[in-house]
Amino acid sequence: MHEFKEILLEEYDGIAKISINRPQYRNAFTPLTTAELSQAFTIVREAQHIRVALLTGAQTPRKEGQSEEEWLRTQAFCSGGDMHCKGRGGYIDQDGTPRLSVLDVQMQIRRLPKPVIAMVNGFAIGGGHVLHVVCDLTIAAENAKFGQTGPKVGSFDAGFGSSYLARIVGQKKAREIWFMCRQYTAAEAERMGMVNKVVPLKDLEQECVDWAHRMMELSPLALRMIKMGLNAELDGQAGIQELAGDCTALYYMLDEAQEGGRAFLEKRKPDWGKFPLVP
Ligand code: 2NE
Repeated sequence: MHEFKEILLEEYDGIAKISINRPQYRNAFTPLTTAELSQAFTIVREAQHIRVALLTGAQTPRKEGQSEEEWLRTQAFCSGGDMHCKGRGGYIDQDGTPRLSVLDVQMQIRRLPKPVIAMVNGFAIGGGHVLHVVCDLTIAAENAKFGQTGPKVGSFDAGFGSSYLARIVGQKKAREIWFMCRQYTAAEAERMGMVNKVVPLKDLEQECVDWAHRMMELSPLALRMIKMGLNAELDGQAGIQELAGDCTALYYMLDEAQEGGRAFLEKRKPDWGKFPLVP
């Protein structure tokens, strides 16, 4: 759909696939990666024919002589912020400005009026773990590993990465994940409720496409309103604002809202009486 340097944006049958493309660094993100992710999610939002987005990490090819087990162990969804760029105040971009723009990407995913599936093909660690947490659904490969490292490497995400995580796995588990900085298998993550399904890596993409197709058989507006309602419960006034905006957009689709605007332009009183007020 668009050429980028550190991510890939592809499209298949109404499904967008966004891949972080730095497999040599376990798909750690730099300020450029997050800027490109932001741009990609804007493209996906604007493209009316795109109904579902997948977020994943690019895979490395299997090296000669490398066992399948070893190859699987090295695959990554995302290993968080690139430590080579971590400076004072954030991850330093090409102009020397410190940034934490992955937080904007998290907001974009939550506000995208379409379902986003995290297609977790390997390590989902640190800020990479938070990215899967903020996606609507997570489908993981059997080899995937989940965990936070912040307190080990001088970082943390006390926003969605902690509070929303706690809504998913419960307060005790969320505190364990952050206070112990351990890694969890896909099966453990599924038992905690932060993964919807686990499949072998070879079946992962097809499984995600099947889930996307299932959602594409359903009413897009209904899914959008459910997503915003679920967010609103957690996001306070900002979540209510988002849900309310969607309600306004729906209202503008009705003749009743059109009548108000028309009456103003025609310099007459609106005739509200012709619209049913159902109980
Ligand atoms: C992901 C993990 C567990 C993989 O371990 P392993 O043993 O399979 O791979 P290895 O050898 O550690 O990594 C392979 C190559 O990828 C680079 C490594 O440096 C290594 O490069 P070479 O030595 O071959 O040149 N690499 C991996 N992760 C990287 C990273 N995040 N930044 C830069 N290079 C990375 C293991 O690699 C690991 O634990 N990685 C670090 C995870 C981490 O701590 N991430 C940052 C958390 S903080 C964060 O993301 C954040 C936040 O907390 C708040 C706001 C924004 C971001």
